[in-house]
Amino acid sequence: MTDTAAVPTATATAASATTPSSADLEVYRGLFQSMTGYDASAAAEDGQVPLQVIKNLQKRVAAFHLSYKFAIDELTTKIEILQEEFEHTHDYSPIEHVRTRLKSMDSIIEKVQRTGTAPDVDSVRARIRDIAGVRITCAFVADAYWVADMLMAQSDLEVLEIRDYISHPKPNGYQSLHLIVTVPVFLSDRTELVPVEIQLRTIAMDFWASLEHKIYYKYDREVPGALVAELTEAADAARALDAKMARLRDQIRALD
Ligand code: 0O2
Repeated sequence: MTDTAAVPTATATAASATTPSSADLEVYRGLFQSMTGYDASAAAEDGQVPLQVIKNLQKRVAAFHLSYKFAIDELTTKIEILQEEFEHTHDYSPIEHVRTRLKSMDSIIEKVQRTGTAPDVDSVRARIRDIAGVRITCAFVADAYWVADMLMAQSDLEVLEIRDYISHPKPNGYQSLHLIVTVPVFLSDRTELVPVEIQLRTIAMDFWASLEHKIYYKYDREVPGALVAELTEAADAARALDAKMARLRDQIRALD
């Protein structure tokens, strides 16, 4: 008897307990087929597919994520080098914290659907460029731009896109400098140019964004108007704090 397993449905693959829409299922099926070569619709009658296909899928998902993880590792090393160099030579680092994240399969699928990306691996790789993310938090606004410039000057990183939400905040008050760069990942038989989204922001901007993110998801993206207004006020306060801290730093530097 052949080992079989159910065709991937959202209950099998998604962390969320909500019932998947038919559009969600289309994306799951498309990616499943693209990753395994197995036509899931052929298994629709009893909903079973060979276990080997599922095992193959697990391997493909892990391999898909791996190059993004390597790209994060490469970029993290670059940032650590800058940090250490600064601490040695200037007794000061413009970088306060670094956080990394790999987009989960569920978030990738949600974005595939939202952006109308074709549900196959090549299209996902080409169109979704924030699967690997690195967030750099700095004390001062000028430091965020300074670190961005240092990274963009590195000859092996290619800058694909710059979105400056610091000089042009989003309507809700969100501020951050976003770069999409490709990082070369040297594998045993090839070099992959892997896109990574780098977000640079101040501590105040990060404080605001993490709270806003929690509220946004708590209210399932439908944040009540009063709370939106308060968040916008808080974003203004964060911006004012950043400006004040920069002025204070300038005054202190003038004393040196
Ligand atoms: P997570 O959990 O941080 O990964 P999109 O990814 O389609 O929503 P787009 O146009 O591709 O957006 O890129 P954009 O606008 O540069 O923003 C991508 C990321 O920036 C988001 O990723 C957030 O991390 C952050 N971001 C953008 N706008 C906001 C905002 O209004 N509030 C907060 N808190 N963060 C924001 P993800 O995948 O949405 O989230």
